[in-house]
Amino acid sequence: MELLTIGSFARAARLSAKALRRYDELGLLTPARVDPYSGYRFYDPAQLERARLVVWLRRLGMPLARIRAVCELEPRAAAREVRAYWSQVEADTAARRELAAFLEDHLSGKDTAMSSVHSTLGIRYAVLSDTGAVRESNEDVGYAGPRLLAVADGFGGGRHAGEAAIEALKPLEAEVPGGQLLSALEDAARRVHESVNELAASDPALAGVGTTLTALLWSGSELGLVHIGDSRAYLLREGALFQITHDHTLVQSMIDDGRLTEEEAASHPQRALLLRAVRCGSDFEPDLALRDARDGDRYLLCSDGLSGVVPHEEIRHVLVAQSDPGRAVRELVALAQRAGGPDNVTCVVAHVAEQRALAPA
Ligand SMILES: [Mn+2]
Repeated sequence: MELLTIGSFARAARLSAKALRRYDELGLLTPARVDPYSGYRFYDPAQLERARLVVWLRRLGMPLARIRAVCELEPRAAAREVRAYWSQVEADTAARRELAAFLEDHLSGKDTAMSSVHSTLGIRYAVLSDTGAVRESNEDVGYAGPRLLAVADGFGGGRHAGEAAIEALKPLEAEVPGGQLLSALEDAARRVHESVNELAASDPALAGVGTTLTALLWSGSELGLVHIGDSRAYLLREGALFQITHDHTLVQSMIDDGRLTEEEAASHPQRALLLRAVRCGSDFEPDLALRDARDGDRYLLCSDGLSGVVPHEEIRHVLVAQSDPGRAVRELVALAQRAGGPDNVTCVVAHVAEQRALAPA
């Protein structure tokens, strides 16, 4: 195959020669040959496809280092990587959209007015925790109250870690002033970490104790979310079910990196391996987020004993169909049991509604 000069390759790729020189410097597209005397660059026509891929990925806003990695992958793996990159962009954008809306209200003085408008929003809730069909004891702990919902999936010490985590959160049931939701949650999360540290220090047999923690806290029309580990929070809004937490597991990070598909993850031998959790001494980095609550929203918090064995669509169906949170948690736990009940399973369901609608008839 005859090599092209940089000028004719640039024309064929609809790029400038300057852009090609820059891609060479960045290691994105190395010329097939560089003349040792003149320094002229020559390209193989077969490199056109890669040149186009680089242009498209740049247009997508992908960082250069990531483009370099995608170009080295075979097409199917590259496609997975593009999908992983784009879902990350969308998640980042959604989080920034929430923050922008919050700041807009806050700066225009609307947040006080808003919370009075929405002060009639309340939740109906239910919690159910079950040992499952295989485990001998239940290390999950669930909690649901008028302002706080939480799930903790403990390990390495019976129920102690989960119970310590929930106890450390409970003071949040007292009024939290609007605008301080996230700082209150963050402080409470630090207390959770401290109590797990104390627990681990109290007995050598508890050295490996720890727990996941996923909790929602209400204040007016806002809600704060704190999350670490692989328990999950879902939002059902207008019939669609969204997972609003990100699993801190090895397999999820491999999915994000495009190294594993969701289907492969379901049977991966290390699918339970947590990259982040509340545990003794380790770095403690929970995810924190602020969200708006709407009349009609339904929330589900659950341990992996549900999400690991019951398909997304079945979970969605129960949340849509059951107008009573108590029946919804019973039905979800029954689905996990029917799927073999390999793990402890805990579900918390909350329906957001106008308070008037909540008043007993
Ligand atoms: Mn579990």
